[in-house]
Amino acid sequence: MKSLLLFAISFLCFSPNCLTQTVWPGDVNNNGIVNEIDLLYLGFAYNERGSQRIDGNSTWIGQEITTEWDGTFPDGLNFAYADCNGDGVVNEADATIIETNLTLTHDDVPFISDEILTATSGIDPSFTITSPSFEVASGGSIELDINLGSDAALVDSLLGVAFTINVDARFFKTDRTKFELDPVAWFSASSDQNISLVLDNSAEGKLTFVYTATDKKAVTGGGFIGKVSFVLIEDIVDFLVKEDTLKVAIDSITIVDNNFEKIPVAGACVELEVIGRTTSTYNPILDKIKCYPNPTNGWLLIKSEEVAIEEVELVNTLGQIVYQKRLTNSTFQSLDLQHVPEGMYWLRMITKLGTKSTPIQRL
Ligand SMILES: [Ca+2]
Ligand SMILES: [Ca+2]
Repeated sequence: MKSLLLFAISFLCFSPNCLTQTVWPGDVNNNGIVNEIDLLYLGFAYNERGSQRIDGNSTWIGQEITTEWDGTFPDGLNFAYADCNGDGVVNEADATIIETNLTLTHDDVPFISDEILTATSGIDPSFTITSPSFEVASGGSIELDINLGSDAALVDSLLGVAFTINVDARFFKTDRTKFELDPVAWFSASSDQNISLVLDNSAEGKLTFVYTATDKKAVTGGGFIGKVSFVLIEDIVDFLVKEDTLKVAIDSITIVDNNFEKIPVAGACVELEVIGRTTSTYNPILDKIKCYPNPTNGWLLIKSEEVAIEEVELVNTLGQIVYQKRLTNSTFQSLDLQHVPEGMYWLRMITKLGTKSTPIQRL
């Protein structure tokens, strides 16, 4: 009897009905996280109407659906999940809540990451990154054209698109990375009924763009869609070691058509050339310099037995020097970094043989 009762309780708690009756405002596809994919879902359910939620609001708590709506997404999820603020209609106010609650998570449902469709390069349409030149100088800026599809490989019936531009955050000024959708991008030029968002996580080298039409009209096309721009940190030549590359890549691509079917589109990757890069003069003795502990709670020890370190500089991810010291006892030195805020830095050690830069994490 006891086991029967337990079975009944577990059945009630884990049945789809029990798990799918709570809206977390912004998590439109109810997978446990608010991200760009939720805006694609919202676009598909745009202007749909149904029952209001009792006491519905945008606060990040689970809110019960009292009456399901008539319509569902192709995967069976009820349209009521797209009504982030609970007022009985899916519109721009709900998109604003996605933006406000971005990256928030809940565990009302077992977390399911959004599935990325694999595309075949050379067969499926693809992103391309183009520029008259891929050369950039220390502290300089570069603007790259982003193209989605081409005349030879059109993207068929695009309703919404999400993608992420990735760079190595160590080499770029993280507050200066930008993506702008072109006003005449092929999928948005014919109608002003659309919503787009840029999710800026450039501190980790990621910039995510998401766009959806809100009139359910998909567009077929290919070509230029917008520009991404970056600014390199100052003195980048000093930081680069031989194996470092300055790649700009587009991945995490989800494109949906007006039936909410995913369209396969391949990513892109280019490499920037840094003007004046001189890795050939790098001296292997510099590799023998040790810094520890790393990550550090505030005290950092530097040991260099074969070459004297004359000066050290600590540089933040914006390229600003936050600590500088000339050294006397240069073979073994302790640095007091207790006043330095938590985060990632470069420690630049200047010697007669050249400069060694190493990433340091302050906890
Ligand atoms: Ca979600
Ligand atoms: Ca609403």
